[in-house]
Amino acid sequence: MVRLKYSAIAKLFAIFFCVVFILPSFFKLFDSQADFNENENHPRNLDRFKNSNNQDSPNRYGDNPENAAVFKEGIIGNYEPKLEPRSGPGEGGVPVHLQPEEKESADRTVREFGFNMVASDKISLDRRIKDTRPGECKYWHYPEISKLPTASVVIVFVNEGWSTLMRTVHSVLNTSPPELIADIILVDDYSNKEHLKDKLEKYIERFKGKVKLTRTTKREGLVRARVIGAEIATGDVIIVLDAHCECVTNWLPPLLTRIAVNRKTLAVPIVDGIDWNTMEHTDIYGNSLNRGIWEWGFLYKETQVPDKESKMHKQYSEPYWSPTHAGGLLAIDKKWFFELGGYDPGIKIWGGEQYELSFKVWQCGGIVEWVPCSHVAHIYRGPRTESVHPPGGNPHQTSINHMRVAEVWMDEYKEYYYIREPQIRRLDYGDISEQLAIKQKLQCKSFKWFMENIAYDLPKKFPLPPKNKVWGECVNQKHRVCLDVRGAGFGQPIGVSGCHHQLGNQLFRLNVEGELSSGEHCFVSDKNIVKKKFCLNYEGIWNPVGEWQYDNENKTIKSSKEKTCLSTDGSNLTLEPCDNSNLNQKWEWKEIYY
Ligand SMILES: *[C@@H]1O[C@H](CO)[C@@H](O)[C@H](O)[C@H]1NC(C)=O
Ligand SMILES: *[C@@H]1O[C@H](CO)[C@@H](O)[C@H](O)[C@H]1NC(C)=O
Ligand SMILES: [Mn+2]
Repeated sequence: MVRLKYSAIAKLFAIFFCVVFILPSFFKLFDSQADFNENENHPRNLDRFKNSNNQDSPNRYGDNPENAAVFKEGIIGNYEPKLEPRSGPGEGGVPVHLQPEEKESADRTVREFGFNMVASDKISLDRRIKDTRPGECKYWHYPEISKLPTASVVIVFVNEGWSTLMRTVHSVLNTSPPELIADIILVDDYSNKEHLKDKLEKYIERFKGKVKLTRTTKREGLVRARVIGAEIATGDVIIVLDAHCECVTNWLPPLLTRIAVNRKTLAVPIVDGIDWNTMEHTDIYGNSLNRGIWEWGFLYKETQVPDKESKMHKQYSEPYWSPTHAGGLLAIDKKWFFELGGYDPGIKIWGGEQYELSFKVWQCGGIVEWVPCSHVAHIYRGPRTESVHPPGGNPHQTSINHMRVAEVWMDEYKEYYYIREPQIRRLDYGDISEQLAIKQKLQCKSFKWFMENIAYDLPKKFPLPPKNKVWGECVNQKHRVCLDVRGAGFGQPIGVSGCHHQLGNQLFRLNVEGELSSGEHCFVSDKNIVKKKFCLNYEGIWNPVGEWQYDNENKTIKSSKEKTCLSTDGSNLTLEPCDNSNLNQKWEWKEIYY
């Protein structure tokens, strides 16, 4: 079988692209040569061919296809390090178990930092974790050092534990070619812990200037602090990592290569897990490729890479397009990041920033890619009780952040967010004129384009929500109690409780399709109870049961499935034969706005 190598195909197409661009009349000529595509025996060639005539599609092969990685079966990649075996607690990513007498102090550190620092402190700052990459990753060859951009790693922290923070720094340096790391920028967002003061400054002297520390003079919040770090970065590429990460071998060149191919690529590593209690490293995804999406309330979700995308790739481990990403870990060209306005300065503290960045990257001519051969492990925090929320911050800041994203980038699709979160609609999201000006200046595409061409798999899982018919607090007329999820798990009954006007568990929506929901959850009848249900079926497809009708005149909520009505005696919620004169069955909806 004759098959051209990836780089050869890319070159061929680069030439082809120029020809089409310079001499449009050639296009017809190629168009008539059907066998041009068939010879390549690869589905993506056909697509590329189509794309060359389609102004609307991003150029998958980038402006510098000659920089693309090359897969050489059986030939170890040019950046694969030779690793000496190591031994010690936690080496190889295995769990660390404590003695019973250590438990109390360990629990104290969990409450303070969200991590078991007693376990973490036993592990070398230079420990090596597992190689969780797909097996074929070691056969990729990346451009030589001089052809790759340099990286500045920006790490924001506030009151972080010592060993988890410093292991992040050690890990970055231990797993990267030194020439590719311009600097590591630690941004201290106004910590007050002693170990992060002089001790930290002294400690990083050993890195001879490569690790820089900057401190904010007030709590700025994660998003703003990242931009402060990015501004002083000296590398070509900004790599954002959380302050409690460990990198898997050879994670960096695969990310930088994607930016060397197309400087407008937002390259995202695959995020592994580290257990907050034992520091055990695990591969979260196992044998599947996933990409980032969201439900319409902007809860971050992931879904398997759709066939349409997989078909574009010859090797399983090739980078693939993703609508968005989880937010904590990413690589982006510094210049491109600031051309896009960095993060919107109106997006504060935390939340929504990954959507903002992903949407504007896609809509303004870039690409968001997940890179299967770049794995970085992140410690998911345990039950921390010490708050790091900036004092005086708006309690609805995350909603405001989401509103700004919706208002600037989502065009008519912003309505779906407001249908899902109707209570936020009157919050003041501030001035967005600068963001709109960037959108105008960069001639960014519509959100519809983005949905149809990039996030086309999202509506299967999270369909555009139908309009609400009624929403808010649902008060029983006789007993003055409110419908309440009452912390029900899936399959468990929901109930009623005293109305507290705080929404949360008492905020329900009943839409024109007859679906009853609260937050992202759905509710269905089951004989004489109402139970919580996962809105997706076992295949992960949206599975609504539109069984509910609200009768505006008689104030009843009727289940068409059970032919019964919602009823309460003041403490229990049941389904009873409908009786329009029974006050136990009369409910009023009260819209409540933040
Ligand atoms: C309300 O109840 C009355 C009395 O049972 C009934 O006649 C009427 O049709 C009901 N209204 C609706 C909209 O079902
Ligand atoms: C009604 O609610 C009470 C407590 O709220 C519970 O103990 C009781 O089992 C419930 N009765 C029924 C019939 O579900
Ligand atoms: Mn984190």
